[in-house]
Amino acid sequence: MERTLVLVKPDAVQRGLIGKIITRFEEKGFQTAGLKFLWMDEKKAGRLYEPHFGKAFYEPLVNYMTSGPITAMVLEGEKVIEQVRNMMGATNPQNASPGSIRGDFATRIDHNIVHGSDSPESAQREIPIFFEKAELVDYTKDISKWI
Ligand code: IDP
Ligand code: MG
Repeated sequence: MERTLVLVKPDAVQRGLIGKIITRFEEKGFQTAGLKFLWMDEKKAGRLYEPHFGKAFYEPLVNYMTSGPITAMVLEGEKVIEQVRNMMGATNPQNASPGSIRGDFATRIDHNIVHGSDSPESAQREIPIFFEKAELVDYTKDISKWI
């Protein structure tokens, strides 16, 4: 089953939105394979945002993502990567549709509260930055046939 990395970013943690954001994905029907709370260091942030290295927003982005603790999750489901991206809304919350997470909870691109892998290749690269293989749990929920 497809997996993706979701991060509840430092601003969302500070604003007390961890539960609300996780609830969106739980209620949608995705299965949680991994979940942890951590304070990212510069090295991890550099690995995560390596594709953006050299861009004007890279330094502020690393500062933002290391400014406080985050919640990291691996979610599992059919087409979970694309569906999570749709649920997150546009990168700039000012363009994110109402009803999307960024559309409902954020107002600025430099405080856009949530991360989700943008492709299967990104998910494969990003998940190991936060989770060891043994920290990801394979299981079947009896209810999954209803989802
Ligand atoms: P994504 O998070 O929607 O995939 P990316 O283009 O991959 O968006 O950018 C990574 C993150 O970098 C964004 O979520 C946002 O936090 C930050 N970012 C992107 N563009 C800008 C910008 O123009 N100014 C400030 N921060 C930006
Ligand atoms: Mg991205």
